[in-house]
Amino acid sequence: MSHASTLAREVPLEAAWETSSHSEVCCLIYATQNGWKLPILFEEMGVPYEWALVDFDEQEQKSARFLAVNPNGRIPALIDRGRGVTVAESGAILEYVAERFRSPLLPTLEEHLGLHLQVKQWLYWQVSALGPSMGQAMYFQRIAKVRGHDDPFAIGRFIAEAERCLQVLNDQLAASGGPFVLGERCTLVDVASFAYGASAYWANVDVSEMAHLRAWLDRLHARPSFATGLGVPFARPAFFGPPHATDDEIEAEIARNAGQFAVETKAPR
Ligand SMILES: N[C@@H](CCC(=O)N[C@@H](CS)C(=O)NCC(=O)O)C(=O)O
Repeated sequence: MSHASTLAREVPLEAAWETSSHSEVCCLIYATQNGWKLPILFEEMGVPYEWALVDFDEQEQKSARFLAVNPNGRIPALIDRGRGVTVAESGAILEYVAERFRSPLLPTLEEHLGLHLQVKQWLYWQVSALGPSMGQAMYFQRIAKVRGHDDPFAIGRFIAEAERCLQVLNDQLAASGGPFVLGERCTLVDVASFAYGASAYWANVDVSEMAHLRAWLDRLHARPSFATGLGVPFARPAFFGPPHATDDEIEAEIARNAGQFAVETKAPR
Protein backbone atom coordinates (compact mmCIF):
# COMPACT_ATOMS: atom_id res chain seq x y z
CA MET A 1 0.00 0.00 0.00
CA SER A 2 1.73 3.20 -1.09
CA HIS A 3 1.23 6.58 0.57
CA ALA A 4 1.41 10.03 -0.99
CA SER A 5 4.81 11.59 -0.30
CA THR A 6 5.01 14.76 1.77
CA LEU A 7 8.72 15.13 0.93
CA ALA A 8 8.62 14.81 -2.86
CA ARG A 9 7.93 17.64 -5.27
CA GLU A 10 7.68 17.09 -9.02
CA VAL A 11 9.23 19.53 -11.47
CA PRO A 12 9.27 19.36 -15.28
CA LEU A 13 12.54 18.01 -16.71
CA GLU A 14 13.36 21.39 -18.25
CA ALA A 15 13.11 22.99 -14.76
CA ALA A 16 15.34 20.41 -13.06
CA TRP A 17 18.37 22.75 -13.16
CA GLU A 18 16.50 25.74 -11.66
CA THR A 19 17.00 26.60 -8.00
CA SER A 20 14.05 25.95 -5.72
CA SER A 21 13.20 26.65 -2.11
CA HIS A 22 11.88 23.09 -1.66
CA SER A 23 15.18 21.27 -2.15
CA GLU A 24 18.68 21.78 -3.52
CA VAL A 25 18.64 18.41 -5.25
CA CYS A 26 16.59 17.02 -8.10
CA CYS A 27 16.34 13.34 -9.03
CA LEU A 28 16.02 12.51 -12.73
CA ILE A 29 14.09 9.26 -12.71
CA TYR A 30 11.57 6.93 -14.25
CA ALA A 31 9.46 4.21 -12.56
CA THR A 32 11.94 1.32 -12.61
CA GLN A 33 13.98 -0.67 -10.14
CA ASN A 34 16.92 1.75 -10.46
CA GLY A 35 14.70 4.82 -10.51
CA TRP A 36 12.86 3.95 -7.29
CA LYS A 37 16.12 3.78 -5.36
CA LEU A 38 16.26 7.58 -5.08
CA PRO A 39 12.74 8.27 -3.78
CA ILE A 40 13.14 5.36 -1.34
CA LEU A 41 16.44 6.87 -0.17
CA PHE A 42 15.00 10.35 0.44
CA GLU A 43 11.85 8.97 2.06
CA GLU A 44 13.96 6.81 4.37
CA MET A 45 16.19 9.79 5.25
CA GLY A 46 13.18 12.08 5.74
CA VAL A 47 14.79 14.75 3.53
CA PRO A 48 12.73 16.86 1.06
CA TYR A 49 13.59 16.26 -2.61
CA GLU A 50 12.51 17.19 -6.07
CA TRP A 51 12.17 14.82 -8.98
CA ALA A 52 11.71 15.15 -12.71
CA LEU A 53 10.32 12.44 -14.95
CA VAL A 54 12.69 11.23 -17.66
CA ASP A 55 9.95 9.93 -19.92
CA PHE A 56 10.87 6.57 -21.47
CA ASP A 57 7.85 6.79 -23.82
CA GLU A 58 9.56 9.89 -25.29
CA GLN A 59 13.06 8.37 -25.07
CA GLU A 60 14.11 11.33 -22.92
CA GLN A 61 16.92 9.25 -21.42
CA LYS A 62 18.62 9.58 -24.84
CA SER A 63 17.98 13.32 -25.21
CA ALA A 64 20.91 15.75 -25.41
CA ARG A 65 19.75 17.38 -22.18
CA PHE A 66 19.88 14.10 -20.26
CA LEU A 67 23.05 12.81 -21.94
CA ALA A 68 24.82 15.94 -20.70
CA VAL A 69 24.27 14.59 -17.17
CA ASN A 70 24.71 10.90 -17.95
CA PRO A 71 26.43 10.04 -21.26
CA ASN A 72 25.36 6.42 -20.66
CA GLY A 73 21.73 7.42 -21.37
CA ARG A 74 20.20 5.65 -18.38
CA ILE A 75 18.38 6.78 -15.28
CA PRO A 76 18.81 7.62 -12.45
CA ALA A 77 20.81 10.83 -12.27
CA LEU A 78 20.95 13.58 -9.69
CA ILE A 79 21.38 17.32 -10.01
CA ASP A 80 22.68 19.11 -6.91
CA ARG A 81 22.03 22.79 -7.65
CA GLY A 82 23.22 23.77 -4.17
CA ARG A 83 26.73 22.52 -4.90
CA GLY A 84 26.68 22.87 -8.68
CA VAL A 85 27.35 19.20 -9.45
CA THR A 86 25.61 16.28 -11.12
CA VAL A 87 26.08 12.54 -10.64
CA ALA A 88 24.77 9.42 -12.37
CA GLU A 89 24.96 5.67 -11.63
CA SER A 90 22.66 4.67 -8.82
CA GLY A 91 25.41 3.37 -6.53
CA ALA A 92 27.39 6.61 -6.82
CA ILE A 93 24.23 8.65 -6.24
CA LEU A 94 23.24 6.71 -3.13
CA GLU A 95 26.73 7.12 -1.65
CA TYR A 96 26.87 10.83 -2.49
CA VAL A 97 23.43 11.63 -1.08
CA ALA A 98 23.96 9.59 2.10
CA GLU A 99 27.27 11.37 2.74
CA ARG A 100 25.90 14.80 1.83
CA PHE A 101 23.03 14.47 4.30
CA ARG A 102 25.10 12.52 6.85
CA SER A 103 22.64 9.63 6.80
CA PRO A 104 23.09 6.57 9.01
CA LEU A 105 22.22 4.53 5.91
CA LEU A 106 25.98 4.75 5.21
CA PRO A 107 28.02 4.69 8.43
CA THR A 108 31.20 6.70 8.12
CA LEU A 109 34.65 5.12 8.12
CA GLU A 110 35.29 6.67 11.53
CA GLU A 111 32.01 5.57 13.06
CA HIS A 112 32.11 1.93 12.00
CA LEU A 113 34.77 0.79 9.54
CA GLY A 114 33.48 -2.77 9.27
CA LEU A 115 29.88 -1.79 8.54
CA HIS A 116 31.01 0.99 6.19
CA LEU A 117 32.91 -1.57 4.13
CA GLN A 118 30.03 -4.04 4.21
CA VAL A 119 27.66 -1.39 2.86
CA LYS A 120 30.09 -0.64 0.02
CA GLN A 121 30.67 -4.33 -0.71
CA TRP A 122 26.98 -5.15 -0.94
CA LEU A 123 26.12 -1.96 -2.78
CA TYR A 124 28.68 -2.79 -5.49
CA TRP A 125 27.31 -6.34 -5.56
CA GLN A 126 23.81 -5.00 -6.11
CA VAL A 127 24.78 -2.80 -9.05
CA SER A 128 27.12 -5.34 -10.65
CA ALA A 129 25.39 -8.70 -9.96
CA LEU A 130 21.80 -8.58 -8.71
CA GLY A 131 20.72 -5.63 -10.88
CA PRO A 132 22.14 -6.81 -14.23
CA SER A 133 21.02 -10.44 -13.85
CA MET A 134 17.49 -9.40 -12.87
CA GLY A 135 17.52 -6.79 -15.62
CA GLN A 136 18.46 -9.32 -18.29
CA ALA A 137 15.98 -11.93 -16.99
CA MET A 138 13.24 -9.30 -17.24
CA TYR A 139 14.46 -8.02 -20.60
CA PHE A 140 14.45 -11.39 -22.37
CA GLN A 141 11.04 -12.40 -20.98
CA ARG A 142 9.14 -9.14 -20.69
CA ILE A 143 10.50 -7.21 -23.66
CA ALA A 144 12.28 -9.39 -26.25
CA LYS A 145 9.91 -12.36 -26.00
CA VAL A 146 6.75 -10.22 -26.01
CA ARG A 147 8.11 -8.56 -29.15
CA GLY A 148 8.67 -11.86 -30.93
CA HIS A 149 12.25 -12.71 -29.96
CA ASP A 150 11.96 -15.81 -27.80
CA ASP A 151 15.38 -17.06 -26.67
CA PRO A 152 14.99 -19.94 -24.17
CA PHE A 153 18.75 -20.27 -23.61
CA ALA A 154 19.18 -16.59 -22.66
CA ILE A 155 16.02 -16.70 -20.54
CA GLY A 156 17.21 -19.81 -18.71
CA ARG A 157 20.69 -18.41 -18.23
CA PHE A 158 19.51 -15.13 -16.68
CA ILE A 159 16.75 -16.69 -14.54
CA ALA A 160 19.40 -19.02 -13.10
CA GLU A 161 21.81 -16.16 -12.42
CA ALA A 162 19.08 -13.94 -10.91
CA GLU A 163 17.95 -16.84 -8.73
CA ARG A 164 21.54 -17.42 -7.60
CA CYS A 165 21.85 -13.75 -6.61
CA LEU A 166 18.55 -13.76 -4.70
CA GLN A 167 19.69 -16.92 -2.91
CA VAL A 168 22.90 -15.08 -1.92
CA LEU A 169 20.74 -12.26 -0.53
CA ASN A 170 18.51 -14.76 1.30
CA ASP A 171 21.55 -16.41 2.85
CA GLN A 172 23.00 -13.05 3.87
CA LEU A 173 19.73 -12.17 5.61
CA ALA A 174 19.89 -15.50 7.46
CA ALA A 175 23.53 -14.89 8.44
CA SER A 176 22.96 -11.29 9.61
CA GLY A 177 19.82 -12.24 11.54
CA GLY A 178 17.97 -9.29 9.97
CA PRO A 179 15.72 -7.46 10.00
CA PHE A 180 17.86 -5.71 7.35
CA VAL A 181 20.46 -7.14 4.95
CA LEU A 182 23.37 -6.19 7.21
CA GLY A 183 21.58 -6.80 10.49
CA GLU A 184 19.96 -4.36 12.87
CA ARG A 185 20.53 -1.24 10.80
CA CYS A 186 18.75 -0.22 7.59
CA THR A 187 21.46 0.72 5.08
CA LEU A 188 21.93 1.70 1.45
CA VAL A 189 22.01 -2.02 0.68
CA ASP A 190 18.33 -2.36 1.57
CA VAL A 191 17.52 0.80 -0.40
CA ALA A 192 19.37 -0.47 -3.48
CA SER A 193 18.26 -4.10 -3.39
CA PHE A 194 14.60 -3.89 -2.42
CA ALA A 195 12.91 -3.10 -5.76
CA TYR A 196 14.98 -5.78 -7.51
CA GLY A 197 14.16 -8.42 -4.91
CA ALA A 198 10.51 -7.39 -5.02
CA SER A 199 10.52 -7.93 -8.81
CA ALA A 200 11.24 -11.68 -8.59
CA TYR A 201 7.71 -12.26 -9.90
CA TRP A 202 8.35 -10.15 -13.02
CA ALA A 203 11.63 -11.97 -13.67
CA ASN A 204 9.99 -15.39 -13.10
CA VAL A 205 12.43 -16.27 -10.34
CA ASP A 206 11.03 -18.75 -7.84
CA VAL A 207 11.68 -17.44 -4.32
CA SER A 208 9.11 -19.65 -2.58
CA GLU A 209 11.86 -21.50 -0.68
CA MET A 210 13.74 -18.30 0.27
CA ALA A 211 12.02 -17.60 3.59
CA HIS A 212 14.44 -14.91 4.81
CA LEU A 213 14.22 -12.99 1.55
CA ARG A 214 10.42 -13.16 1.50
CA ALA A 215 10.15 -11.97 5.11
CA TRP A 216 12.51 -9.06 4.32
CA LEU A 217 10.47 -8.11 1.26
CA ASP A 218 7.26 -8.17 3.30
CA ARG A 219 8.86 -5.97 5.98
CA LEU A 220 10.05 -3.40 3.47
CA HIS A 221 6.77 -3.38 1.51
CA ALA A 222 5.11 -2.52 4.85
CA ARG A 223 7.71 0.11 5.81
CA PRO A 224 6.12 3.54 5.10
CA SER A 225 9.30 5.09 3.61
CA PHE A 226 9.85 2.21 1.17
CA ALA A 227 6.16 1.96 0.25
CA THR A 228 6.00 5.71 -0.39
CA GLY A 229 9.20 5.71 -2.45
CA LEU A 230 7.84 2.94 -4.67
CA GLY A 231 5.06 5.32 -5.71
CA VAL A 232 7.43 8.00 -7.09
CA PRO A 233 7.29 8.77 -10.04
CA PHE A 234 4.43 6.22 -10.09
CA ALA A 235 3.64 2.72 -8.92
CA ARG A 236 3.97 -0.35 -11.13
CA PRO A 237 2.63 -3.08 -8.84
CA ALA A 238 2.55 -5.64 -11.67
CA PHE A 239 6.32 -6.04 -11.26
CA PHE A 240 5.69 -7.43 -7.78
CA GLY A 241 2.88 -9.80 -8.80
CA PRO A 242 -0.06 -10.95 -6.69
CA PRO A 243 -1.16 -9.85 -4.06
CA HIS A 244 0.32 -6.46 -5.01
CA ALA A 245 -1.34 -6.38 -8.45
CA THR A 246 -4.52 -7.67 -10.08
CA ASP A 247 -4.54 -9.85 -13.21
CA ASP A 248 -5.77 -6.86 -15.22
CA GLU A 249 -2.92 -4.66 -13.97
CA ILE A 250 -0.41 -7.36 -14.89
CA GLU A 251 -1.88 -7.80 -18.40
CA ALA A 252 -1.80 -4.05 -18.99
CA GLU A 253 1.80 -3.77 -17.76
CA ILE A 254 3.02 -6.62 -20.00
CA ALA A 255 1.93 -4.76 -23.12
CA ARG A 256 2.98 -1.31 -21.96
CA ASN A 257 6.41 -2.30 -20.67
CA ALA A 258 7.33 -4.18 -23.84
CA GLY A 259 6.44 -1.16 -25.95
CA GLN A 260 8.82 1.15 -24.09
CA PHE A 261 12.09 -0.42 -25.18
CA ALA A 262 13.64 -1.11 -28.56
CA VAL A 263 15.07 -4.60 -29.20
CA GLU A 264 18.51 -3.83 -30.56
CA THR A 265 20.95 -6.55 -31.60
CA LYS A 266 24.04 -6.84 -33.74
CA ALA A 267 25.25 -9.89 -35.60
CA PRO A 268 28.61 -11.19 -34.35
CA ARG A 269 31.55 -10.61 -36.71
N1 LIG B 1 24.26 0.86 -13.72
C1 LIG B 1 23.16 1.77 -13.84
C2 LIG B 1 21.99 1.08 -14.54
C3 LIG B 1 20.90 2.06 -14.89
C4 LIG B 1 19.80 1.43 -15.74
O1 LIG B 1 19.94 0.32 -16.25
N2 LIG B 1 18.70 2.17 -15.89
C5 LIG B 1 17.60 1.70 -16.72
C6 LIG B 1 16.29 1.72 -15.95
S1 LIG B 1 16.29 0.58 -14.61
C7 LIG B 1 17.41 2.66 -17.91
O2 LIG B 1 17.60 3.84 -17.77
N3 LIG B 1 16.99 2.12 -19.06
C8 LIG B 1 16.66 2.93 -20.21
C9 LIG B 1 17.40 2.53 -21.45
O3 LIG B 1 18.15 1.56 -21.42
O4 LIG B 1 17.19 3.22 -22.44
C10 LIG B 1 22.77 2.31 -12.45
O5 LIG B 1 22.95 1.58 -11.47
O6 LIG B 1 22.32 3.45 -12.37
